[in-house]
Amino acid sequence: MYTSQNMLDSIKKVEAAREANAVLEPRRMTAEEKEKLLATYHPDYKQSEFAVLTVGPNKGEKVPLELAELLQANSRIKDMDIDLTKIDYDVDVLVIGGGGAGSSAAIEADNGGAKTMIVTKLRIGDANTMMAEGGIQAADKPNDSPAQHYLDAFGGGHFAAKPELLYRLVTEAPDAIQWLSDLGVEFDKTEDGTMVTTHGGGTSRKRMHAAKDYSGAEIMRTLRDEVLNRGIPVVDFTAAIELILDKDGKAAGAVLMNMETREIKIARAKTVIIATGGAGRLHYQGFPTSNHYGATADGLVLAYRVGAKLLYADTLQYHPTGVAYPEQIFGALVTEKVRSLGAKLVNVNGEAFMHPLETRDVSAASIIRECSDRGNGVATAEGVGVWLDTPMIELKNGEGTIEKRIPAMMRMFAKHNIDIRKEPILVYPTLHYQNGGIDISADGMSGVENLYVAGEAVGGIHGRNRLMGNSLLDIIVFGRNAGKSASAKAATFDKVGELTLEHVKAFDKQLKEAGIETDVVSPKLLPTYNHGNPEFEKGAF
Ligand code: MEZ
Repeated sequence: MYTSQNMLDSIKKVEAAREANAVLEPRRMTAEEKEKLLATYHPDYKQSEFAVLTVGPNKGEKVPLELAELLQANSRIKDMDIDLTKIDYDVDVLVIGGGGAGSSAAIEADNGGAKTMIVTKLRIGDANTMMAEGGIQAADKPNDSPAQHYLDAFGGGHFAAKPELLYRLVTEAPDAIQWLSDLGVEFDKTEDGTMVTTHGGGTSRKRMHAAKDYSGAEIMRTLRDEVLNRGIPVVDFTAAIELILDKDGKAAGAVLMNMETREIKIARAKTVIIATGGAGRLHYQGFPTSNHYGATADGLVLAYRVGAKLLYADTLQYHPTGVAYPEQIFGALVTEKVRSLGAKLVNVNGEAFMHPLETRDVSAASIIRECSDRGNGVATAEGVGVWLDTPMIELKNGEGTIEKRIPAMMRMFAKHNIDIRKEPILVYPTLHYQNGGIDISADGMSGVENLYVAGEAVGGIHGRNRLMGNSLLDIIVFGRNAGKSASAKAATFDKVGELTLEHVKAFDKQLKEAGIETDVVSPKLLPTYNHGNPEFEKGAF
């Protein structure tokens, strides 16, 4: 319920302009306008929020301050005596992470005949996949093609995507949809069985397949069932805190820690797949996040310590429409599908100030500009936002559309007495996605032999900005590929070489040589919402 007078006054203006705004087609920005906008307002361009790494494979490159602190931190096992001869789990393929990418990888590794195990610091399905709402892209309609999909994603990512990765993403997309469908994902369909597809920001064709506005939950439900039905072991509430190598420098397992008891276990594996997801819970630049509780960039830290290079770790995605009001759901995702269905972004004066389906980085920067220099934001007790005029959806598509197409969004706001069919909602960018991550080749292997990566922990698939729906797609395409490649590789040799953690000592030595003295230990595992209270800090992960 909106109670503050400034919001109520502004809503009157939004209502008065609604019919005109609904038919208005705000022009798209030119390339020059976008470049200037991004450079001035996008958080990725705020140089004071980045640090240059002085240690490790990306030495000399900049990353966000919060990530630099974790990449150049102490190992959790620094003062521990780890016995690598006592093996607790012995598998062919060890998958670290129980989200969509990890589950897809495990299913395909299992198909490949590998003895596979998933280890996850929370539970299988506690992942950003579960939080994804709007859909998954695939060019599988007669008016579309993977080539068209490639061009949209390549342009949207500022022509920085690794071509061989993006090629895989778009060419294997139709098969990914078929695979999910065969496993039991209930995609939205018309009465004759045709998949319903919509536009997303920066798409030239309607290729977003969805399960209403809980597409990720529907996909995760299906993948989780498949993993469990196959009897693939899942060790939950257990974090990987360091990778283990063999004497030749190849990945050969992980040191695991029980999140409750802190007991240490050793997993030996012929190949390892990192599928640990994103970093929203690091709250870069103080932004709220749409991410799940465990999104703390662990995979990047683990990989960095064994010498795997990162790619584009300086670029993050701020989803343009995070909840700005009410406070209880601050930062939660308001799916881009709301704009795909016709809602426009409107400022405090009721003006539709931008095209609703610009790419995400441009949309986020445009909202930040509207609320900062232009002074056209709507003030709240927590900050500021602009309106997303949801009643326009039914004006355009008819009554009942909101309940049918975005029921979860309707319910989320209804809990706070806001009826999105009748009232607009207040939004502001929220930290949503890690564009960068670990550099891989097309088969999913990182720079370290036998170490594979899939999902949000990968960098380079999307370049420097990702289009809506290409993340649910990449977890499937690259998850499956990592599972296939890792099981095939594991089948090429009988025995894992002698295990070692010498790289941890070597990294520590590098830190000392670089003059880095820090109390920080990493990976971080869970966010610390301790508000500076040292009592909380004692139990912090
Ligand atoms: O790909 C995404 O991040 C996505 C589909 C988000 C959304 O707006 O729903």
